[in-house]
Amino acid sequence: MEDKKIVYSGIQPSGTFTIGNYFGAMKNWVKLQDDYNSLFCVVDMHAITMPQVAADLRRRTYESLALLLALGIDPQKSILYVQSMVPEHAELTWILNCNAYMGELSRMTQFKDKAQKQGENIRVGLFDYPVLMAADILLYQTDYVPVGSDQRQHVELARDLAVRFNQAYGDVFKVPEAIFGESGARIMSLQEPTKKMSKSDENLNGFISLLDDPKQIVKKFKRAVTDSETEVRYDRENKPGVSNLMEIYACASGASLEAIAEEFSGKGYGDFKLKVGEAVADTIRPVQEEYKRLLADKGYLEQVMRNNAEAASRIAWRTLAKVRKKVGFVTV
Ligand code: ATP
Ligand code: LTN
Repeated sequence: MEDKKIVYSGIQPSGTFTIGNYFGAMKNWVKLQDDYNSLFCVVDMHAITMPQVAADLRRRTYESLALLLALGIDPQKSILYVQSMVPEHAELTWILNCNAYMGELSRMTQFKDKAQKQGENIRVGLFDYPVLMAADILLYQTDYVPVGSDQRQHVELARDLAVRFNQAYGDVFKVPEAIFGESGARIMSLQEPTKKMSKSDENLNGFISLLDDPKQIVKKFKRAVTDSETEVRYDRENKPGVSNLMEIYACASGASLEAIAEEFSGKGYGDFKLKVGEAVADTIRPVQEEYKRLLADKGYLEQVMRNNAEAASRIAWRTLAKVRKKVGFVTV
């Protein structure tokens, strides 16, 4: 690879990507791949920290890859690959586990949220999720990690583990930095605007998937929760629903929040919601067409998976070989 800084990020094939994923993370990835050596990973090993049906996971892994390609991730510029096809991730996770603290993992808010959904038998994998994510990042000597702001705490942990390991065993890992998308984008659920929009939400009206058809999109925005006022004004605290819609409109149209407030001044919510819906539908329409074309070409997707897993593994192994030596594993 050329001597550029390294960008690394991942997404779980746990559902169809939402506009939250797109505006919060993937839109940024597409831009970054021109200026950095980038790696983007479909993290199926992270996906199984929540229950999955095997056939669905496999299908969604193909779909995720096709969608990332359709969004503009270019396999000539970036290494786009599937996590479980590169065994170095699992091995480094184990070694990092032996240097991670129960206390720091217990503080992760994503763990606390998702653990509730697992009831009495909380899986060890869910608890360990952030260590696997740290392994992903550290294997590639990553400089920057473009994520949505919900992942800030996880990237912080990756930094802590890198520093701790380097101090204990000598310098091996680059200490990575998180970078965030537009307006630190955190797109909220359309039904519960104080909760982040999530592709695995049971309430289908809460999120807009990148594959929803335009009619569905407009309908979901029509049903979006707002408030009892009528004014389109940005106020995250007191008007979370309206502010979220404003932010989505800003991401889809490129307009500023002030310009949006101006555009809808005195117009009421009905008109506003319709415009947001249309802007979002227009943004994702070309992606959907390209997605359909790519998904039909399984041979091509598999070729990308194979070639890129190999390329990723070559880089990952360089780091892992150093780590194995540092911790005292025998190599003959
Ligand atoms: P799940 O519902 O399965 O937990 P998710 O929708 O939260 O999934 P991830 O695969 O965990 O999505 O995240 C992929 C990327 O999208 C991450 O960088 C994450 O920060 C970003 N992201 C996810 N949801 C949002 C959101 N609502 N707003 C902004 N960015 C988001
Ligand atoms: N946990 C991340 C997905 C992820 C990731 C990564 C992001 C897994 N490994 C490495 C950046 C770097 C999430 O977005 N939920």
